[in-house]
Amino acid sequence: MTRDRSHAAFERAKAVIPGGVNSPVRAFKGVGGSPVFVREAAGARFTDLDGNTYIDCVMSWGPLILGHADHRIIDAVVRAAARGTSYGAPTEAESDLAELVIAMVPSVEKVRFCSSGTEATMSALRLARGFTGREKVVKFAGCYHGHADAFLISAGSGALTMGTPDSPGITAGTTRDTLVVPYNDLDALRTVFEAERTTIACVIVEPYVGNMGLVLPKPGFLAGLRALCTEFGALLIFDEVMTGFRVAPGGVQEREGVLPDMTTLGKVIGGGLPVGAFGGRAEIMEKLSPLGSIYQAGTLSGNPLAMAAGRATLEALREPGIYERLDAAGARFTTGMHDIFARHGVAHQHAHRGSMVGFFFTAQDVVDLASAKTSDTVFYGKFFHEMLDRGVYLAPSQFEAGFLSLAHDDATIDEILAAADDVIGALHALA
Ligand code: KE4
Repeated sequence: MTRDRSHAAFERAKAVIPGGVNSPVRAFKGVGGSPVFVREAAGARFTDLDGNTYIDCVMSWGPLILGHADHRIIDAVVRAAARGTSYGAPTEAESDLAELVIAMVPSVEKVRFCSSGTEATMSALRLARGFTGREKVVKFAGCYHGHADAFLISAGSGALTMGTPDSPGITAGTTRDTLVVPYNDLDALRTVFEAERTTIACVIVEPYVGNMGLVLPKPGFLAGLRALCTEFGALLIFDEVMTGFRVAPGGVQEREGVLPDMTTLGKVIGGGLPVGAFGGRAEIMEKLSPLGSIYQAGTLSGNPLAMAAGRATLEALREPGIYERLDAAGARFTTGMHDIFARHGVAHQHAHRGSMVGFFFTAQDVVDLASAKTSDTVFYGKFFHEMLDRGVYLAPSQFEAGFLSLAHDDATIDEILAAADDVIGALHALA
């Protein structure tokens, strides 16, 4: 399989775009080599500039739960575009999607749209600070909430919670206001709350983590977060940008029966067009301008094309039997991968929730960032490229989740598994 046109396109892109990409993970730094440039996509597959076709297990990092170029979304966007692409004035399309979100997501009484998950989480943080009058935010090591300054803070090497910036350009003040604790560690969170008492505005969490790879909450962890936030008067924010409408119609909060005070959404909600959203209890959301005094805005927030794509997506997901199909696809993929790794004696962990899938090449149970980092990223890189050469596009990082769609039927998943069996057999023979 040659990818000369992708390589040439990458060189061209690097001359005009920093790193040749508009989002770092696309540059293959996590697996080495040069990224594949996409020409077109349909269903579960995309075709690169050299005419190679791949089964896509990333699906734009989550939005494309119906599959690429789903006709229901394309038709809705084309119809909307024919009436204009943006107005900067309210439309009923926004209320149409808002009513759907409120009907599907248990804790959301009112919702505000924006254009990315980052905008959603940064806005939710400002709203939590304004609503509570408090300044600090608690996040969990390894969870990603977009690239707003407050969230680009990792666990510090020193004190339990003093963080360190993930990036230059983040001020000491911002760093001081973000406290970081290990995922799945309620004792560490209680210790922080007892030390801080009334300074914490909110705790934000990926209720199922996708940004370490797929890492699941221990039994009682989410309920424990809920109880601690209630006890200390902090708001609980579920960042469901990845899990919203993915693992259940109402996301993790529906599956686990734990209600946050606010929820952030993205990806699936826009069906591949730029939509972010944050929602929650009306008493909180009504503090937002122009009703309240907490400012938040966006030129293209509620864009009619994006609203049309989101509505078409969510309406398709509300048809009977959809989530059973998605869960079956996730189970077939994950069980199949487990069987292959086990048969070849490859140390691994595996999990899925609905069509969100993940595996780690480590013998250790993965419950947080430290255990996720025991994974063999060199082996993952080899596995990734061998699968790529067999026409399967996995996430270009061990520390990302995979996403299947309604277009990943049994035959497609069996193609993935056949390639994996061939690769693992070859790699393990070399090991
Ligand atoms: P965006 O600003 O990328 O739309 O959303 C940020 C975000 C917020 N919260 C969660 C839980 C997320 O997973 C994300 C974005 N996810 C990454 C995948 N690791 C998007 C891929 C990328 O950065 O290019």
